[in-house]
Amino acid sequence: MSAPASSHAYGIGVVALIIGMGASILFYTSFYLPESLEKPSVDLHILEPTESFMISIAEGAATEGNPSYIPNNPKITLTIDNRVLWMNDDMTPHTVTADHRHVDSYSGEFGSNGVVMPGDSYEFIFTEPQELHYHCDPHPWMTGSLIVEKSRF
Ligand SMILES: [Cu+2]
Repeated sequence: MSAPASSHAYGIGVVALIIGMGASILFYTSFYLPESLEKPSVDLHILEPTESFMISIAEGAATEGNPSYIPNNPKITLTIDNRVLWMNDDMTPHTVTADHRHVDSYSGEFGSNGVVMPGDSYEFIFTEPQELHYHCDPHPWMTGSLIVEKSRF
């Protein structure tokens, strides 16, 4: 090999190495790092539970004194039914709003983003044991709670 050709090859090698390192650093900082900092690793059985737990926003719930969230104060079990769905079975829009700001470390802040229209639903995946108290913003007498427990198995 002549000297110029070998230094040329060497140059390409160095450039390729720099590009490679740059790409790895870029991937690490923009994809891997933010995701690993943002979300704790959660068991797949918790992220994809066997069932959804349905809570009905009852017909007539807007009227004070009527049942609002049915069932109320249920026990939810991680890996079994920790995907919870609030179904608005009423003719009036309602919200599902935490009494105090409530954050699940994987799913983030709890609460419907604005109102849930009649026939629509709000879904939340609970990933850790917790107790939650919530209400409806336009109808503050509508209150509910639930308890999320670890699976016994
Ligand atoms: Cu309401």
